[in-house]
Amino acid sequence: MKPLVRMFAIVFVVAIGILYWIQYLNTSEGYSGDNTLTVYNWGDYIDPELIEQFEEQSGMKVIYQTFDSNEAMMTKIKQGGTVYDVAVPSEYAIDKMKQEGLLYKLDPSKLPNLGNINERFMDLPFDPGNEYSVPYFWGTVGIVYNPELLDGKKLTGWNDLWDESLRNEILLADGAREVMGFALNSLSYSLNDTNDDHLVEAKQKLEKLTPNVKAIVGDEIKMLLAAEEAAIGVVWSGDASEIISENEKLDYVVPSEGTNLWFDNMVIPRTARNIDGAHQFINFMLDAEVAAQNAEYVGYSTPNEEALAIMPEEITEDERFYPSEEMTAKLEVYENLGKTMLARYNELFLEFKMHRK
Ligand code: N2P
Repeated sequence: MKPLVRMFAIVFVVAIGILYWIQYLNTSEGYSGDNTLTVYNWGDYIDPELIEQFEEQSGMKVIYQTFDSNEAMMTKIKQGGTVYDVAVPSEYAIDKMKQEGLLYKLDPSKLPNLGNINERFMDLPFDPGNEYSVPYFWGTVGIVYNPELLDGKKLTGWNDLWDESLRNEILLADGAREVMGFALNSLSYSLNDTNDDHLVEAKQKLEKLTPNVKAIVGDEIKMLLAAEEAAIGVVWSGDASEIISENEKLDYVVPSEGTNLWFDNMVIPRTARNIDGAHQFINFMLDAEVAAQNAEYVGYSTPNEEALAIMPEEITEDERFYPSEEMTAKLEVYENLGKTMLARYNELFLEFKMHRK
């Protein structure tokens, strides 16, 4: 062989070797292949026993990762570093991801258990016809509080939070839309408001809440409130139900000024590799018994009609966590406000957080 040809041959062989090596690394981390399934969900949002059950039943290995906000989840999926086969965004994020071409169209023929979902949670404006997403959990944002720590005081609305007697008593869930949303609602504005004067007014009102805010926290909010480290929390309803099951002294109120009604649905990101496995997993989670077990474990409200039928009535008839359609009709669902507006919400929330330091 001529030296030049030989050099090319060597470079070629080395390059192929490197490609195989990369491929090997990817599969060994479980990011591809038919036998692994990567699921990306909110923290504390599944009964781990169900993951094992699915693995046994399907023969697949589940790689399970969690996020704590829609924004963090979308950034990660967009970056594409990790390939996710199933994710669980909220409604406004689904609308955004759809528009950005980040979602895979579901194949309903592979989801026979979809019939278990109550019609009320199907065909919602963020995903007409459920082409890209199917219901997982739903709920509200509200106030969980411990009347005993507040001398028997009853809280009914957002504006109660600003009361001077509540110094250092409030824990807030760490979400830009949640916190900006309740500040807007407390001012009788929509939690989808895009008027910058209103947004700035909401942020300034939040800054006045600072002396009453003990901390802005993630999933540990449940543990802190159940352990009576603070008297009040602004939380997602399912977290409240979980807290109350740990400490019955606490109560949950859907604030009188109105609040957010949210829906978290399962989707298959466009970049998924195990499409068939993803459908299998989604269909598994839609099974009545699986959904019932999951709902009882995490405390969130299930949209699965057949699951509700086999769950204890003390859970399914609790209107704080299963509000009627008439009650939810008055609440607001987050809209996808577009990139610039979402960035503005995040920016103002961050300014409020910095103000605390
Ligand atoms: C569970 C978080 C639920 C998110 N820890 C509500 N969209």
